[in-house]
Amino acid sequence: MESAVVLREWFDRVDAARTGNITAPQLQSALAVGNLDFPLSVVQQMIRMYDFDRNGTMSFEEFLALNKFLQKVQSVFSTLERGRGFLSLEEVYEALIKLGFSLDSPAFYTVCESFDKSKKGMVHLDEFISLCIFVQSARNMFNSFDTSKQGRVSLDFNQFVYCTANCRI
Ligand SMILES: [Ca+2]
Repeated sequence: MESAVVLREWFDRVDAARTGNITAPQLQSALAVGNLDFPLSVVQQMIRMYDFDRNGTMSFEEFLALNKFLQKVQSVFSTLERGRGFLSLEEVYEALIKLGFSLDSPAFYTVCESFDKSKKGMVHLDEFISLCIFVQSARNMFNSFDTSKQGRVSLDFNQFVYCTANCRI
């Protein structure tokens, strides 16, 4: 998926009823065609990340933003997987650095534990994308509270619940 025309065709095929918007179940089935199987909760989070008008569905413009993110994540994955179809945890760490996320050990291993379904230290593309969706959502949420860009936020319990509920996949 590269050119705007190809992306438009893809979008219109998924939006078969021509509503101008794609729903989470529609996006889920469309991604499954490309061999990417995501739980609905992950797909919902993908939509939420770029749901600029907050209507719960994905317009073409929002889809372009999501696609850009997914392309970036997939390209980093391809660079590191070397034909095996998965990344080791060390490679996931390297991949996250390439994507601009530098996590410390407790954060990194906890995130890996949630997304490495087989628990064998082999992270496949769908798991890696889910992991990146989570980390990016957490980053967006953090930044929305870190208004003075100090790299540190102070939250009361309600704000903490709000953040975790928004990032939960
Ligand atoms: Ca929307």
